[in-house]
Amino acid sequence: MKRFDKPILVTRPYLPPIEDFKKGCEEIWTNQWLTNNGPMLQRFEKRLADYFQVPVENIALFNNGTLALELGYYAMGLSGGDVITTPFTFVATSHALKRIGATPIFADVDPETLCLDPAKVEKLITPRTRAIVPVHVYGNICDIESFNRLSEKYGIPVIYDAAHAFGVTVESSKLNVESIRTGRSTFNLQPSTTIGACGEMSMFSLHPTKLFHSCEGGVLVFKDPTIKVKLSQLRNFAIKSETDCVDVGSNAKMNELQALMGCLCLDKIGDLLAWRKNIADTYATVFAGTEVKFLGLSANNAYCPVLFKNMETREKVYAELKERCNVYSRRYFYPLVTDFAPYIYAKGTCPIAENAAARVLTLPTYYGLSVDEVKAIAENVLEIVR
Ligand code: T4K
Repeated sequence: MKRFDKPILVTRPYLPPIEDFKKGCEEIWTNQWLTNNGPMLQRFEKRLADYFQVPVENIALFNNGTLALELGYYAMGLSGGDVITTPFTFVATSHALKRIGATPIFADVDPETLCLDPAKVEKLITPRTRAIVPVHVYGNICDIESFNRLSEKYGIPVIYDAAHAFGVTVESSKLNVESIRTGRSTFNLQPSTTIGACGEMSMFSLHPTKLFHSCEGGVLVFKDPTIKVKLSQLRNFAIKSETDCVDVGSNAKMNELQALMGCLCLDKIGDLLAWRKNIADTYATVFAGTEVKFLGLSANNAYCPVLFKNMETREKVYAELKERCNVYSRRYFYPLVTDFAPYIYAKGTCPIAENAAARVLTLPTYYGLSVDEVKAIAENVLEIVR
């Protein structure tokens, strides 16, 4: 069993060369402009729009993903309605709904992708349903075609929590462009379009635990460009002019230092994705043919989740990796959102999600983690299991 000298955390943020950051800071110092729609923010927004292959009118940046979701939900008019979503996610997906006065209704997930199952969603749609919020869990792509169909059939928007899906393109996710192009919620898709072009709105988290980050941050990509004005106001207290405040807005503005970090990380995105692919391939090779199921399904390898045969084994691996190997894996996503006080649901409501939450463990992956380290982590896992 290999014990690492330094702790191996589940993830570490990529940090650009400090000289590049200092150079960007000099520009910020010269501008003497730190936040409130500054030039660096505008540059980052434009560069992201190009990356997402959407006009800059269809994208908005926020100081974190949770507030991006909250204001996005609010701008889409979900307050006071029911919204069908998944319990197999980070709490922010549901917290943001609750905070704007919407009621999350939980449907079960697909056993392969662990993303919300459209067939289960359809059974829960009522006249009170205002939207569907699926999550591209670990960067695995939801069944976009079926969600498009539900959106058309019931006249409700699909808003994706794409917090984990930065860097996933239609091509890389092997979606069939033609078959999803028809949906009311879909932009004009090209194979190289990022996944943000699917749905009425998508939110990408730019937190440092994500493969691409801006220290903290969140970005919304949305189909209706008229929402941009509303979102730009909402993130700045809903102030319209010096003498007019039009709604109950928030302070959710990304500042210039965040935007600088985002620009520098975006320069590196190709390498960040390639590095993670190498890590995921290594785990997949070591776990192939063993009782540890590597869920290496995603197109951006944002996470490296594995499934064990039961909860007891998962807990043993989690604890022994920490104690014996100095490796800090995480149980994303255990407990389920429906196990937390604000959301308690009867056990058995979402059996597939419950089963996955009991057996899943996400293993370390980040830019800089070496193939030898990954092999050693995976071999440690196998030794503990046996
Ligand atoms: N929707 C979904 C589906 C999400 O997963 C998330 C966030 C959101 C919405 C909301 O987006 P944001 O508002 O966060 O933009 C982490 C993150 O805080 C959270 O962003 C993320 N999902 C969630 C899945 O994971 P924790 O409580 O596990 O983070 P923490 O502090 O324990 O860090 C994880 C590991 O990363 C640790 O081993 C330490 C390491 N780390 C962390 C930070 C912040 C570093 O090495 N350096 C760092 O700067 O929630």
